[in-house]
Amino acid sequence: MSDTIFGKIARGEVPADLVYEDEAVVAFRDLNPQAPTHILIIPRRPIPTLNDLEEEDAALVGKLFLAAKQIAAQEGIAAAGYRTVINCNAEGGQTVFHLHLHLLGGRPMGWPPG
Ligand code: DGP
Repeated sequence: MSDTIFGKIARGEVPADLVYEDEAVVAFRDLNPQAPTHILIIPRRPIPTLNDLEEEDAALVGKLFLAAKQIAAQEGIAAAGYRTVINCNAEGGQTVFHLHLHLLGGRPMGWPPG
């Protein structure tokens, strides 16, 4: 049910521009970037939305953010700053139903978002 394009990327079945991977997390460049740096950080295990998170997923969510921190440094945007976003369901703007953390940077991000 929750096999999406991101699950296929995590399993190496579909190509992506990977920037980071470990046993729990994979990160790759967004196909439709909204900023000079736009990376998607996903758990290998498919969780459809933020609404589906369970207590047992707490460490996994922490790993998404630790990967974001490491990738931001690697991309050279850590000091200037960046934004992390998780969209949830239709009004949140979610289109791929495999939980993912957007890492956006390389330009002033502005607030509020559109
Ligand atoms: P969201 O709207 O939060 O569900 O974000 C989905 C993002 O995924 C969107 O910014 C475009 C990106 N995307 C969709 N399909 C692909 C794909 O096949 N490869 C990559 N690299 N990114 C994709």
